[in-house]
Amino acid sequence: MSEKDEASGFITRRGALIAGAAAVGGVLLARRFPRILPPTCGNVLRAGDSFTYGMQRAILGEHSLAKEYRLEDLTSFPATGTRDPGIGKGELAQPSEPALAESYRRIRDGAFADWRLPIEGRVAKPQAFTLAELKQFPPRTQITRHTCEEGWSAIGQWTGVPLSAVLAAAGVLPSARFVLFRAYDGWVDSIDMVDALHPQTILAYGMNGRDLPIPHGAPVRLRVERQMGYKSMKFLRSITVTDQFEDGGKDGNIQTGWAWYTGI
Ligand SMILES: Nc1nc2c(c(=O)[nH]1)N[C@H]1C(S)=C(S)[C@@H](COP(=O)(O)O)O[C@H]1N2
Ligand SMILES: [Mo]
Repeated sequence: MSEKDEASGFITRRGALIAGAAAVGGVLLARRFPRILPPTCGNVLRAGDSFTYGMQRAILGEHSLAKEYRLEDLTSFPATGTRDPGIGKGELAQPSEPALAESYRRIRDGAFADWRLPIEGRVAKPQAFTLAELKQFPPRTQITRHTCEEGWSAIGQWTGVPLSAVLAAAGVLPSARFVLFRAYDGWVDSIDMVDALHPQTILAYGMNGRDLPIPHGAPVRLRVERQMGYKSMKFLRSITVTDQFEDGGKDGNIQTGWAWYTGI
C-alpha cells in the first residue's frame, strides 16, 4: 500500500467514525426535538437540512403561509426537469424506466381518464382517486413564487386540493410521520406531516386558470410552497404515508446530492 493509499484509508476510517457518531447523535437529537430537527439530522451529507428546517420551524409557526401574489404578478414560467415522462427524464431526456414511461404514455394519450392516485401506507382507508374525484374536494387556488435551485424563480397560479383534505379522507393513522411521493419519471421524495398538513400544500391539477400542462407535471403535481421548487413533484403516481423516514433509496434526493429539506 502506498503512502497515499494509507492516508486516504485513514481519512476514510476517521470520516466514517465521525459520520457514525454524528449520525447516532443526530438521531437522538432529532427524536428529542422533532419540531426543530429534521429526520436527516446527523447525516453528514445532509448537514444543510438541519439549518433550514430548524430556522423555519423555530422562527416561523407551523402554519405560517408563504407569500401569495396577485394575478398581475404572474410571470412567464419555464418547464424544467422532466417535461414528459413518456419521452424521457430530465433536461437530457434520459429514458425513464421503460414500464413507467409506457404507462405514462398510455394514461396521457387517454387524456388522463385512466390515471389513478393511490394513497396507501399508514391510513385507515387505502384508496385510489381519479382526477374527477380529486376535483370534487373544495379547491384551493394560490399565486406563489417558485424558486429553483438552478437560480431562477417564477410566479404562477396553482389550483388543486389541499393534501390535508385527501389525507383526512384516507384516514391518516396517528403513527403517520412522513408522506412519500412517487412520480412517473421515477422521482421519489417525502415531506413530513407539518408540511403535508400545511394549508398551502396542494395536489395541483390547474395552472394559471387552465388544466396543468404536461411539461408542468400533468395531470397532478405537488406544490410545497415553503421549500425549494424541486420538492414540488410533477407527474404524481402514488402517495404513501409512512411512520419511518424513507429517502427513496437509489432514486432519493440524497443520491443525487440534493437536500431533503430546503426551506425558503
Ligand atoms: N417528477 C419530477 N418532478 C419535478 C422535477 C422533475 O424533473 N421530475 N423537477 C423539479 C424541479 S428541479 C423544478 S424547478 C420544478 C420545475 O417545475 P416546472 O417544470 O413546472 O417549472 O419541478 C420539480 N419537480
Ligand atoms: Mo429546480
